[in-house]
Amino acid sequence: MADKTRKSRTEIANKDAAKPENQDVKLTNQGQKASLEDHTTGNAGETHQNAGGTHPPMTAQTGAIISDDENSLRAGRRGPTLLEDHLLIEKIQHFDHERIPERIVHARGFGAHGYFKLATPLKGISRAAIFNEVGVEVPVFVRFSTVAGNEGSTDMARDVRGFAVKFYTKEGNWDLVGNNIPVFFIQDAIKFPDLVHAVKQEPDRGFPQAASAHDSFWDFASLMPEATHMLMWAMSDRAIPRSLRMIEGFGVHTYRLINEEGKATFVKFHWRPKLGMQSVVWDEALKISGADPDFHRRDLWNAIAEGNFPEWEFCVQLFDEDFANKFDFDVLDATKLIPEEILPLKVVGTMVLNRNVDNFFAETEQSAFCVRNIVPGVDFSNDPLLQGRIFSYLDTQITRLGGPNFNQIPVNAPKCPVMHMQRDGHMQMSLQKGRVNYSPSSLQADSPRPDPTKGLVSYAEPMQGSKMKIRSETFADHFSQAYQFFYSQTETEQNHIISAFIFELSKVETKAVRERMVGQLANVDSKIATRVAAGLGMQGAIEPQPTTVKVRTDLKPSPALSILGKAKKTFEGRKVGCLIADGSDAGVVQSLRSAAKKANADFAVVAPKVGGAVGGDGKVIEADMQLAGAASVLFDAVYVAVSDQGAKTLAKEAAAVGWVHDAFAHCKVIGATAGAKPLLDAAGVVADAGVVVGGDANAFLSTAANGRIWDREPKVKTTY
Ligand code: HDE
Repeated sequence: MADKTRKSRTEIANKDAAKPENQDVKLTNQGQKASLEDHTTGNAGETHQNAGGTHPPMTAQTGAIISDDENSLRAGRRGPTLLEDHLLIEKIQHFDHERIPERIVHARGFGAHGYFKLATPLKGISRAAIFNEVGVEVPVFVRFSTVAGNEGSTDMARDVRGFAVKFYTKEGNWDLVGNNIPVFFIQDAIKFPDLVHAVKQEPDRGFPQAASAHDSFWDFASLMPEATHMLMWAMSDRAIPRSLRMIEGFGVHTYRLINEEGKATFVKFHWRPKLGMQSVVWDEALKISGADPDFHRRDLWNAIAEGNFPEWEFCVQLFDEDFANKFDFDVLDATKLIPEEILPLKVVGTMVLNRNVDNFFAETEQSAFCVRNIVPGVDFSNDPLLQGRIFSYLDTQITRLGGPNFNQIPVNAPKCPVMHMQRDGHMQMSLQKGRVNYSPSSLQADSPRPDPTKGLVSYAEPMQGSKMKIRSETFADHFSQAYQFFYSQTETEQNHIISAFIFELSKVETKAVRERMVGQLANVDSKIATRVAAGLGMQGAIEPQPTTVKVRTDLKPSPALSILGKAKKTFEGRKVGCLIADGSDAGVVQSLRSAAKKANADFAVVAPKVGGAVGGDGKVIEADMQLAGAASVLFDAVYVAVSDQGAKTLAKEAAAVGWVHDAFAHCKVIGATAGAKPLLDAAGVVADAGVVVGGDANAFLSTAANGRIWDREPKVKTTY
């Protein structure tokens, strides 16, 4: 080994000798020969060197070619490392500074590139090019996120999902920084730091991570009646989506669109996923967090890598002041929504995500969304939450990205000309030429000037009133839409909301907080409060919290608020897990694989050993995943493709029994060969419409396309 390595080093030296610019390398190699020889049995193997000449040379930051990246420069063979080893120092110093502060909220996120294409122009409503140029592909960068967890937390926490879109329009970047829930916890930006402090890990102990199920969150929430509507959403299945490709998105606030004449129209923005919405159940979410904390990012990455590009319709709700004034609530209050049944969505275009990032840090981590980034034709409203956001995002990027030039980072850089008099600052990348760095000026003919016709103009809204710290009385009803949301859900979804409240409040150690929250729910509906109280084992009468505005129970249910009510009957974009063992029928596996492909779904073979199993025909059936690392929570429907003998063997294997049991308990469609019976029995599977034994692959998949078997849930669940 020693000789071989020595030879390869000599070869490198000879090869490099041919190139005069590499003279130093040759000398360095020769100069270090003695010490290198001592290490040839160690880590300096020839594969690390550029022996074949196929790899470009490794260099220092400043371009000098590096000869040895395995050993630091030492005084003597076993002596101390020299401060002179500037290459060692450069490498370690850069490493020491690799991290930047993570986002205070939405720290865990995942981004992808794509485009938006307008189909229906908003002529006369907005003068923005993006709303007028039909068919043009406007590049976008989208970052999805959870809110509370830190960067390394699980994807599957019960949480709101961020849905931030950066449109690189020809008139500048427009950032629509939204969520997958159309309302928010608070009405005024001044409460945001409190909300975030309360939901993140508690400051003394530093836990819990990525979870609202703890005392400080519910203490705050129970004292903030304005949060009640959002709490209903956060406890619903919207907060545990199956895939980022299957979430809706909302701008949340009321914004304005401005036309050529300066006329304003109020607007609410919506994203609707082409694959339909789908969520997981809570027990499943808990287990996914263990089985694959990267569940959502892996799913999005794989889908895009395989060419299954996720798509969303971009929709608007447009209305004017007169329409807004008809509601009891205020359209400037971010804890309220306008039901689609009252104001239908107008689809304006489609967004497609078709490219994964090349580098997570450079793009996703350094992406800087700013609510203030609007284009002419789009404007803010006076929503007091939105007003605070206009400031916060720019401010936060300056700390996070280290200075005021973060818009020059490629992922943030506009794809249109940028010309202004802002100069210098940390990490200035642009070579700003000329003498003129001020305005007005007369020395340079091409210096930029404002353009009152094409430029951003705020809507000329008449203003009056006294300066005061006050919340308008139009923001006072905190319960009516919470009631409306709950009763717009299917019974299954209502049960899930109740269960989620019980789960979360059961983690709250302070009894008074639990009781206060139930008292707040009593303001929405005594039946909801009673069910939660029962689930908590609370004794005695429920005390409603004091309130000034009583709930309205006459608001019509809005079916659009339900996930299950408008679920798409499709298996597209979902995933089948197929369990095999020795003796399985390769034909069954193959026909399932083909049927899944035809349905545009994913398919994975799961076996006790990753190398696969020996099929009934004596040939190996290859596996994609090993049973211990492929819990059935990772799939939307499962198929147990085992022989009678295989089923008897797996019935003694807890992982296999758990695999089938969980699929059943999570109301999934289970397909099985006739021989699978011993395993199904061991897992407690009881025949129902979702247990398809012996049927062909297509029958199994068309049953699975109808969604989960919710009728089964009361039989397997007891907590509500
Ligand atoms: Fe954010 N929010 N937020 N937020 N938010 C941030 O900006 C803030 C709010 C949302 O993928 C921060 O760049 C304030 C509502 C998303 O990079 C910060 C208020 C909605 C993202 C910030 C709100 C959001 C953020 C942290 C109350 C839904 C992730 C890092 C006034 C409409 C963007 C950053 C990304 C991120 C402030 C409320 C969505 C601190 C002050 C309401 C999707 O600036």
